[in-house]
Amino acid sequence: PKQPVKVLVTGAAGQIGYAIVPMIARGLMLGPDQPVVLHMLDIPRMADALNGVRMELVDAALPLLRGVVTTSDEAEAFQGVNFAVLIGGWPRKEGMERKDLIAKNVAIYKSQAAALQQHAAPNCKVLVVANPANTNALVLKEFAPVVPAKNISCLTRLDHNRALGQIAEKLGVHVGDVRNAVVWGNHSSTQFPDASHATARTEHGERPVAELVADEKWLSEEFVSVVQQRGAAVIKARKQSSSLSAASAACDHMRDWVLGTPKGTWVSMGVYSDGSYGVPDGIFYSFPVTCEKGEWSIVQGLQIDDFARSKMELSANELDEERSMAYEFVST
Ligand code: NAX
Repeated sequence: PKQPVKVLVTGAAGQIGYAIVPMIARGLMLGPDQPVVLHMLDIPRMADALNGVRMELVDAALPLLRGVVTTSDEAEAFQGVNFAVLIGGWPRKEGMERKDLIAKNVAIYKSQAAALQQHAAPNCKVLVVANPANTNALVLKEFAPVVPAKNISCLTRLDHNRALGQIAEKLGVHVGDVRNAVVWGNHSSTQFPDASHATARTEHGERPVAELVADEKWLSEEFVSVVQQRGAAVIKARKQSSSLSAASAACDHMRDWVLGTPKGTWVSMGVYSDGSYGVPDGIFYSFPVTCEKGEWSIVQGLQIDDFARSKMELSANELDEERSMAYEFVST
């Protein structure tokens, strides 16, 4: 039997936290044979709510769950953790500028970087969910220089899964038969959901989505904007932001990273750019990746046309701006 691993969830008293902890404790993130100890961090004001979540986890009688630590102390939260899912952050309130949001979260991620570097297990794998996710991941990397950059990632899998979902609905096929969409760039409305490499399994074999859809305008306009705006559409409908889908995507992201992507299938992950596809380095950018033995690598050699290139640059430029803003707050 496997030894238990420690999984940290920050912002664990929040919406996504509430959705994700039972998923992790049921093996959806690390496999059905992997026991886990959950570390749950939230701010002191949320201590009662966090304790309530702990009570519910006890009440759920989950056999894989070998322990729960609830705390508002970062050092205790990061102590010995093998995996960290960072969902906690300063929420965007109405009328709040992106700059203010970045300032608040730079402070949080700077402090968590120190805790990560000092207290987490060596080779801890980190997934940043909290927005601005790409830039929070960058702040974490900058302030945890001992942690290899390849161990830090941010979530764009929700956008990737949304893209697969839209394609499946359009074609009337099962979502499990669609693969290899790509989400490029920032987890924001400048992201570029790209269906031009995607395929779908049909009764006539695996075929390019572009061929099956046969609607250039849908692929380059409607599909792109629906995926980009899907988060806003969920908020409008639910009066709350995406939670179960975000939690599910975070499990998919970690599971594929740790256990590997299926052969011939790639997924989207926000990772530290190495300059692939002409994307500037020094930013966290969403790329198509495959994973094997706990390591991701960027899929190389995909054809990028001028349309895709301009969309990819737009998102890289936004990330560059976010980085400048973040650095401004770091130095003050
Ligand atoms: P909630 O506001 O419900 O939960 C956030 C939790 O974080 C709260 O309980 C809060 O007390 C806690 N928190 C605040 N500061 C903290 C700190 N310094 N340390 C630990 N915990 C802290 O938000 P929720 O809907 O759960 O969303 C969480 C984050 O995910 C937000 O930043 C949101 O924007 C982001 N999202 C990112 C997505 C992605 O695909 N990358 C999609 C979903 C989501 O919008």
